[in-house]
Amino acid sequence: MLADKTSTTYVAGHRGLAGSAIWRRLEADGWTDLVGRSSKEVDLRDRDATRRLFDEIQPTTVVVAAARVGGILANDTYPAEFLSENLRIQVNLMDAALEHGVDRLLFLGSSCIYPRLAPQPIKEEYLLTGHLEQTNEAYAIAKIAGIIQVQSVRREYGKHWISAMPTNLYGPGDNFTAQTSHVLPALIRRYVEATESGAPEVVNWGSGSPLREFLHVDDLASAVSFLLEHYDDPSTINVGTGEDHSIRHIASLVAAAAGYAGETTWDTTRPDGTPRKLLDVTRLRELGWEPSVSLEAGIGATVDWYLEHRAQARS
Ligand code: GFB
Repeated sequence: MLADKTSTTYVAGHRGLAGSAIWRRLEADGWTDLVGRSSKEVDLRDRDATRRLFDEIQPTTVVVAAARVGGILANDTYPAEFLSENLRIQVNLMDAALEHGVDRLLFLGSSCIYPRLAPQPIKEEYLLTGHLEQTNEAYAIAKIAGIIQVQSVRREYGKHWISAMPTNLYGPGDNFTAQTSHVLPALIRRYVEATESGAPEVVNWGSGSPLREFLHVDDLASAVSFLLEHYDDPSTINVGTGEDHSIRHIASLVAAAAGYAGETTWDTTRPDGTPRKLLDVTRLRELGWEPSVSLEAGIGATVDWYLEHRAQARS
């Protein structure tokens, strides 16, 4: 049995966008012994603190959703921190998990691990076949190291560890801080504020032409729960919708959801990042999983969430 829902299951990063959704989903799917710690309670960059946590909780299943994440500007501005902190967090977690004999572990990566100019849609086997996108190379290298650690532990110790690569995520609980957020929360905040202030123009970053695939975080969580029950293979597995859209189109959807009627222009001095990174999700679909939140519904619900929670939202 791959997933023992009564096992002590540590969700690392359970307060983040992905981790909090995974926690909600596992709870709803009948997992009875979930454990989480905030970054204030346990600093996972600290090896001894991570070890002490494992000594205390003795998990038998681990979900690695803890990471330092951010949008294109944050990745481009702080590569040293994105590399070092992510390497430390995941190595500390996986070393402690191995020392404690954890048999089932799921490591979350990102679609930016694939080569910048990979053929589209991107199959899992394109990993390490070309150069990475410069703006997020440091983060991607850390995540690739995580995948290799998962594969190495499987090969050397026979553990049922797996890794999953989600496409760009969005949803409730996201980071809405202008300088560090991903594009969807940035656009939601910008268009909501422009609507409220009656601003005649909104200026977005880049050319608007890059294509991105967006997955609602509740769909990611359902995929994680599904994979814990059904997937056991050294290859990473893509998690996405199989559909992408231009950033320009995404901006028009957010503008409509926010009720904005003014102009949108594009600041091309800002980086576009990779031109396209559409995941090939054939493997996951063949296993029997599909997303259920449409982009329009997901954006609408996230705008509503932001309006209701913005006082407490990270912004
Ligand atoms: O979401 P985003 O920061 O991530 O940007 P990436 C996606 C696209 O949206 C880029 C454009 O072409 C941006 O130029 N964009 C337009 C904006 N306006 C904005 C804005 O106000 N804020 C932001 N952030 N973008 C990240 C990686 O890449 O994606 C990470 O850096 C990670 O490593 C993550 O993989 C999922 O898709 O370009």
